[in-house]
Amino acid sequence: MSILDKNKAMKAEVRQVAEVAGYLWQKGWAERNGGNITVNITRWVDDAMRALPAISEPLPIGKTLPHLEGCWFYCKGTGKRMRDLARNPMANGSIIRILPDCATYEIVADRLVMPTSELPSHLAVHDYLIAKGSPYRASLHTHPIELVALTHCHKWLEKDAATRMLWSMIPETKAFCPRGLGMVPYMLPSSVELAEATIRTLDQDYDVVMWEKHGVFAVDTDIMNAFDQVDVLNKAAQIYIASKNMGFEPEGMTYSQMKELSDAFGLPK
Ligand code: 2HA
Ligand code: ZN
Repeated sequence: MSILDKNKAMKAEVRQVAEVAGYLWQKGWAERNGGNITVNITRWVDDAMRALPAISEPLPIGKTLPHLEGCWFYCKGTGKRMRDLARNPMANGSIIRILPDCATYEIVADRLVMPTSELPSHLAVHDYLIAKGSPYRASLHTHPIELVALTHCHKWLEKDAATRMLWSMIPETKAFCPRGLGMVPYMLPSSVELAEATIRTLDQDYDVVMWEKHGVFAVDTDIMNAFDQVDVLNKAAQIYIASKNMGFEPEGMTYSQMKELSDAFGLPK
């Protein structure tokens, strides 16, 4: 028995997380316990779930996040593997609810799985999204090989240099990742500085933020859409690399081809 058995909508959302976790592993983006997923599942919480007892003490988030009052999240478990989460999301992830003080949470799940050590930074992003009135409810951190490789070269760290190159590799990239790729310079994983820089960059109107020499952080309405944005960008990076491997610099779509595409799809310039 799982607490999800009586809540089909929540079960479907957790299944979607498991499906994406499987893709991350298959793509080679999720070595060991690499990557994180958190999804705001508050809209699926019904009275039966609200009545469930917590299976943990109140635990500190590490910061006060005033917009998260009453919110529920599914989060990958700390130290857990995406490939295990794909098979068994409730043994490798956790459902938590934020307590009224907005500084503590409790676990309401099948098993006592401690949420990701990145919880404070992921929750800070969700707090920011809610404050902004965003429809985005999912956040994804993963290690896409070719995108990370790009950030080992200074020229791609300039604001929107990688975005312009990636958009020009294949038309779908701008159509399906219209805000491009934000850049955050190297910072210590899990640090407060990295979390704050990520939120600042998301706020410059990016859905996908690159952490130099580490990975991406993406937000979208659900986890499949967040995954798709990263997948589309990484595919473009693979095309760039494939051209370089064939011994030439890829031409990229021309300015007028990009303009025609932007007009046809109603994309920002
Ligand atoms: O939690 O990838 O950067 C695993 C990570 C943190
Ligand atoms: Zn990482």
